[in-house]
Amino acid sequence: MIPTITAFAHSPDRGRGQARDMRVRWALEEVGQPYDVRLVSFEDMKQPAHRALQPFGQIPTYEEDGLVLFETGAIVLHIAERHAGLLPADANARARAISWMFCALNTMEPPILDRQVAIFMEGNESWHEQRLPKVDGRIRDRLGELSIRLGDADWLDGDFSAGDLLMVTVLRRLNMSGLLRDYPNLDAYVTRGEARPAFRRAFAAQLAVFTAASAGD
Ligand code: GTB
Repeated sequence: MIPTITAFAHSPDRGRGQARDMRVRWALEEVGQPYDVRLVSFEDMKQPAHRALQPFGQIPTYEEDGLVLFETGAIVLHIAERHAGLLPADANARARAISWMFCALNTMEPPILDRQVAIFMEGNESWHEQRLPKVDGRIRDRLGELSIRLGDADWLDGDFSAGDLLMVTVLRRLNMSGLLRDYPNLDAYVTRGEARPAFRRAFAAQLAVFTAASAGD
C-alpha cells in the first residue's frame, strides 16, 4: 500500500522546503517509495480527526497499512528501516547513523529552532536585540563542533544516510541567516544534500503545492 503523508495546504515558507514534510518526502524519494499527500489547512490540523493522527495538531503524519506515525524522526527511521538506501547494513554503522539522526534533532535543531522563535515570536520584545546574539552564539558553538567533526568528508559517517538527511534538513533552516557561511564545509555539505536527485524531486513536489495554491488564489 502506498503511504499517505500530510502537508500544509498553504505552507508559510512559500514552498522553500522548510516545513517538516520535506524530510519525509526526501526519505521516501531516496528509497524509491511512491507516496500520496493529503493537504491540510491550519484549521483541519486542529480538528479531532487530524489530532487522532497527530496529537499536537501538526504536520506531517504518515499512514501506511493501518500504521499511523507522527514525529519526523520516527517517520524517517521507519522508512529507513523498511527500505534499503538510508541505513548501512553493518549493525555498528547502522547504530552510528541513528546516532546522527538523534544528533540532528536533539543537539543541532534546538538552538536553530530557538533562533526562529526569537525572530518570529519575540521580534517585538524589548530584549530581542540582546537575546539574538546569545542565541546565535549557541548555534555557532554547535556549528563549529559539527564542522570539525565533518572535516573534509562528504557525509557524517561513510555513505549518505538518514543521519545526513535529517542533518541537512536541520542545517538548511539556517539558509537565510548567513550563519553557515562561516563554516564552508557545512555550507558545502548542505549544498551536496540539496543536489541529490531525491532531494530535488521532494523539493519540486512540495513547491508544486505552493504554486498550485497561488494559481488558485
Ligand atoms: N516534532 C514534530 C516533528 O518533527 O514531526 C514537529 C512538527 C512540526 O513542528 N510541524 C509544524 C506544524 O505543523 C510544521 S513544520 N506547525 C503548525 C502548528 O504547530 O500549529 C515547522 C515549520 C513550519 C513552517 C516553516 N516555515 O514556514 O518556514 C518551517 C517549519
